[in-house]
Amino acid sequence: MALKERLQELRDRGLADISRSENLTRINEIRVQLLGKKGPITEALRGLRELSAEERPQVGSFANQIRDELATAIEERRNELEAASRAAQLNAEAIDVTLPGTPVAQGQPHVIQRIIDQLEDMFIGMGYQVVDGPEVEDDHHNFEMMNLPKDHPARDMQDTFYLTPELLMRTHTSPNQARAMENHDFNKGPLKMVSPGRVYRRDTDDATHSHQFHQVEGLVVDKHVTMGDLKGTLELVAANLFGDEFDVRLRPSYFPFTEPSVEADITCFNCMGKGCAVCKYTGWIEVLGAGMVHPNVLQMAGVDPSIYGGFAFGLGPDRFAMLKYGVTDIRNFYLNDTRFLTQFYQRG
Ligand code: 2U9
Repeated sequence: MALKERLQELRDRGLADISRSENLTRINEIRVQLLGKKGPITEALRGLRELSAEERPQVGSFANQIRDELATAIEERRNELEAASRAAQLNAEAIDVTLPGTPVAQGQPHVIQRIIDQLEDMFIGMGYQVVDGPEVEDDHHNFEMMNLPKDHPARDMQDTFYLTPELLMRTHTSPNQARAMENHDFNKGPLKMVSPGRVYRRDTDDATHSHQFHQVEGLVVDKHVTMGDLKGTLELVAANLFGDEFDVRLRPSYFPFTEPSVEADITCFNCMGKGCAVCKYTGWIEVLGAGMVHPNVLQMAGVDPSIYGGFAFGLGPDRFAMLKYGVTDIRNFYLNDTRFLTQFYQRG
């Protein structure tokens, strides 16, 4: 019975091929080869016609049985291969969720910005507005309106970054105050403002000078403003930035935009007034300049100096930060070296 034997042989070879197949491509090939329309089983079934009526059903059912057997073996092997391939993929993509994560470095405001923020918060609490303005200014607002006439040494090319004869990098934040005074409607109440920002001076950088640094200036203009108001305000600044136990002392000084002008000292934070190397044995440290707004400055901004008066002050957050943290070189604030900057980070 040649056909039956051929079928048996096909089955044995087929089963051997199936169990040897190592991937899904190969098992598909085998399926097409064995069970496809042009495959040997279909071919063998066609040969049934030549058999006797007696043999035909027997061999026919044998052929069907072999076809089913092969189909089942293919299906089983395919399932096995699929499971193995899925397992290999899962294994390759496995993530150990118990491993520690990669830390993400989180930024913080610059130490100078933090001092500015602290001052802003305090002045906002006292009803002041915070006023910003351009870093490129015109000569008129930066110098003329601040009572710095054409022949003043501060206007020298040597001291100021001029962009054109009329435009310059602001040397202080005062032009913001000059503009605010021009625009303020004094019938609606006093002008109370602080103006923080970057300023520029044509200096050679060294440990105590930077061609670009920061200022926070304050201005109050109203009727009946006194130097007592100025001193009280500066005492609050000292208490807020340094602590309640700090005293303020005013010494006479000179600025073109204030008259009288003062320099303000606070109790030396290092020796608390006893005298030490930090305060050069005076017990005091100079922290800011201030004064009563010069009548010319009021006049030029369209404010009548016979009715209104005011106080103004200017301080350098860079210098504050140096004093507060014992930084001896101002350039450290501008190098963007995170090893320096992260020393001031607050956690949480
Ligand atoms: C207007 C009128 C007056 C602002 C003032 C100072 C004194 C002062 C320096 C401190 C250190 C600048 O940051 S610093 O380099 N400033 O000493 N500034 S009075 O006076 C004004 C401002 C605006 C309209």
